Amino acid sequence: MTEVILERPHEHIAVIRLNRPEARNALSLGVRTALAEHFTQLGTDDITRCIILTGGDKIFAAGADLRDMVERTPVEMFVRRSERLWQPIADCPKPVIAAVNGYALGGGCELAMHADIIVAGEGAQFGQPEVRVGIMPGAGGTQRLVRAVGKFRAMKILLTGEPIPARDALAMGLVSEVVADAEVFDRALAIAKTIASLPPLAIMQIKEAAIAGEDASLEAGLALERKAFQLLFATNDQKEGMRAFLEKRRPEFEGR
Ligand code: CO8
Repeated sequence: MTEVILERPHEHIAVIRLNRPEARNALSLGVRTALAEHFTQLGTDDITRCIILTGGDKIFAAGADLRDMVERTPVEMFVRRSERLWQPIADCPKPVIAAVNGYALGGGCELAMHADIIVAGEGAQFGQPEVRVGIMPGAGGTQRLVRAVGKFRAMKILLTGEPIPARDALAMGLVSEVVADAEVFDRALAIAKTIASLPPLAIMQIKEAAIAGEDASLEAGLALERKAFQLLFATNDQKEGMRAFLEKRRPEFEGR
């Protein structure tokens, strides 16, 4: 059975679906390798404009595969260099929407935090329980969570390992929207369709500037934004978007 399924519900939208229900979508090396391959390919193809990442309607992901990790040595953990498998997700130039039902724990929460938008079901729970199995987050949890929700809320999550219900996650800014559990995927798809109808080069520049700017000085971030803004005036989509507005018609964006 394929543990990571690629679907295309719409010409410009790709869905990456984790499919390891028997292990609660635990992120084995095989799953992470497949994720890296899909993100590399979808990030560079000409057709995909938005990616939805989901674990299906029961669970997003229960974290790293503990069965695989339990007897590992530090050297084994080092030489597998699993950061190279996260990088294509972090570097994906296209918008990524995580559609989260059920648990997003440990590496699963870290995976969700690689997304640009998180749509969660009312029953979803987020958390970094690594400390309860004797370790700590290893795929960005101590960094991305602090940036997303601030030190004092992040520390409580990291240091206690307690799961956070979706509504609390929304209140602290860890997710973008909470909807009924049965509506998570459809809502993510609706957002993806909106994004896919917009000019893809502008979308990618927005993502690049917003993410690069997070860790830059305000001055450097503003300069990056300014250059990206100016660059978009070289695109057909800028002419099309503005002309369509002035001519009172719908624009047709082509990504050129
Ligand atoms: N790894 C491997 N197998 C798992 C994992 C996991 N993380 N989670 C669940 N499973 C397996 C169980 O062993 C069980 O297998 P079996 O049927 O053969 O006994 C099966 O999935 C079902 O599990 P449960 O009976 O526990 O299912 P429940 O629905 O009752 O509970 C939970 C679901 C709450 C998700 C529960 O399974 C759980 O707490 N899982 C562990 C969560 C956890 O501790 N996650 C952190 C892992 S450490 C980590 O993520 C470090 C990240 C570092 C870098 C990132 C690398 C990817």
